[in-house]
Amino acid sequence: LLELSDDDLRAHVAAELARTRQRSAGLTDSVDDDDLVRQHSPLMSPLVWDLAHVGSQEELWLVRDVGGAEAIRPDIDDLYDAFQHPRADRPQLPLLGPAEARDYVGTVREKVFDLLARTPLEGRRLVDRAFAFGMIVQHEQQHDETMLATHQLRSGPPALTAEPTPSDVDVLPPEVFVPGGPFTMGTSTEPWALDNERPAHQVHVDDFYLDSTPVTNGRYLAFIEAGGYDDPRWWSEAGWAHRQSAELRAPRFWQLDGDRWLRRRFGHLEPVPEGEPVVHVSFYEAEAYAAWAGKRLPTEQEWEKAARFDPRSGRSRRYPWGDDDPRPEHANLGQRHLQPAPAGAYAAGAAPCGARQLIGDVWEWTASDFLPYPGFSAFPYREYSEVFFGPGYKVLRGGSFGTDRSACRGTFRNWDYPIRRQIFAGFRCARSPRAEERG
Ligand code: AVJ
Ligand code: FE
Repeated sequence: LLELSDDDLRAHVAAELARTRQRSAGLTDSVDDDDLVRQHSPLMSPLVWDLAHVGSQEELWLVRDVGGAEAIRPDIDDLYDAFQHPRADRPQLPLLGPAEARDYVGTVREKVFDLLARTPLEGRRLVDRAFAFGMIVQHEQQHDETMLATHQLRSGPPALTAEPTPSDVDVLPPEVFVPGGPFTMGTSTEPWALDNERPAHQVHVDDFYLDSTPVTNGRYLAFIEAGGYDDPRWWSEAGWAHRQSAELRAPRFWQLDGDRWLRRRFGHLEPVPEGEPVVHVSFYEAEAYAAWAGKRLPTEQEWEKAARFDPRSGRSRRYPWGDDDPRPEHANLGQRHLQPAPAGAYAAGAAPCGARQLIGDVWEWTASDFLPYPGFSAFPYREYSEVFFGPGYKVLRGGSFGTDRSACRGTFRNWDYPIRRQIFAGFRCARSPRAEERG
């Protein structure tokens, strides 16, 4: 992106916008109108809300702010402002219907293509290297992942299809060692990085061990079978209180069939695949598993060092495999598959430390609260990140099979409440060296 000429950058942005809209269309054209306006879970908006919200943000940030044009639909700003109405209340609002929502997003997009053709792509911070366009691509992709989670929550026959995941796996040592020392965390140069990933800064991380892959269903089953859900020793106080009130006993979407665990996945009921990373667990469950295993969750500093630090050059890379944009052989991203790939897949995506699948497959809970980096400045608006900073949210890293490559990189930070399980979240464990392992 940094090296592209203005013409090539325009062509790249146009292709990204079009590719993204195709994904949104696939998620909203695969179900009928009744399904689009229905609320499949109080945790989610109706799909038709996400669709029009994507158009509304695009109108605000590109058509009005970058383009300085008149509002297309000033009357609906409030309906699609995520801070005005909690998700649970959105079905009761006088929302645009499916046909109106499709028309609206199409109208906005036509204006955006005109704008792209005539906007200088450097100068103002908002247009520098097409930042605002990149932000809107990522925003739509983030809502596409949210809509994918809504699809996972809906009942009824399957609506989506995808190829099976790669089945080539390597047997790996269970953990990798990451030697202590400083590294560069965050970025000041990634053109489409969001405010919370900035600026680049030096961080010291002590020696630690990290699981070479995300924790699998098979390992997680061992925790369940050892009575992990019934033993408060493994749970934090808040985690145990939640375990009790929510009556947790297994990951979301799992059910017992006699003595066998099945899982529901996009309308299919199937045996839990033991080799796949566990998904749909809360932070509290991840934390309890790690304690049971004699480990802990990694901090986001540890996670990012494992994912980006190259000890040979001393630099932090954009991705575990280097600086190239993700390709299908690197990582399970972009809804190319509708599930995580088995642990030990994606040899081409390995990090210098040897860890696999840090990008793609499942979001990974970290031990860290969502906080600003030193030197943070909110951009372009406080509501993207700043209003969420604090102890209420835990950071997730690495993206899932439902995350697009444009919305995922080594520096990317996601966040959610520690009780949430409808997102495509799993985890891996870390630990500090034991006394006898210290040199
Ligand atoms: C970064 C995934 C937590 O979905 O709440 C979408 C992204 N921000 N619209 C979210 C977002 C505004 C955000 N997450
Ligand atoms: Fe949004």
